[in-house]
Amino acid sequence: MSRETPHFTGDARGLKFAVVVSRFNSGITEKLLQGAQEALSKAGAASVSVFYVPGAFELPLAARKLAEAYDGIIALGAVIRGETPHFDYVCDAAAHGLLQVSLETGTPVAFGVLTTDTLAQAEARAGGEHGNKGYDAAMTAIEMAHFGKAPSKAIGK
Ligand code: INI
Repeated sequence: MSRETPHFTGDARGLKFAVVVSRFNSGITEKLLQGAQEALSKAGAASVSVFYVPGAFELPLAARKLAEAYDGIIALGAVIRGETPHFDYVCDAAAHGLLQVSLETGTPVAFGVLTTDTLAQAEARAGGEHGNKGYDAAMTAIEMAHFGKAPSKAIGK
């Protein structure tokens, strides 16, 4: 899998975003939030609202409740593998739930949820050697918000 940070081309002027942050593993998710806020600020987002939920499992419901009021949602979480299958259930629920929200509502929901085997892997992706996946998720939400408004432009026609 590529480890490059997507090139920054974002223009978020006039667009409203909600960032939903899981408090579980907050040492990581707060860094993802910083990355997302940096990207949205650089891109000139008209407004950014931040909401918290207990864990990644709760991200889809929060995103569903917010989706119709925003141009894009950035969902941030960190699921770190433990000794039981709980990890798989939480990851699957978050990924499928967030995808379902975006398909049902048409509002882009960016998947800024780290799913790693170790804390060190999560740290490397939350402002460490592999960049900041919160930043990347915000860039994705900006791009897809434009896609929703003018799909033909977004695909270069
Ligand atoms: N939630 C996370 O966001 N990350 C985790 O690593 C995690 N682990 O390991 O259990 C986690 N569990 C909580 C889950 O998201 C729900 O909040 C909980 O099951 C209540 O619904």
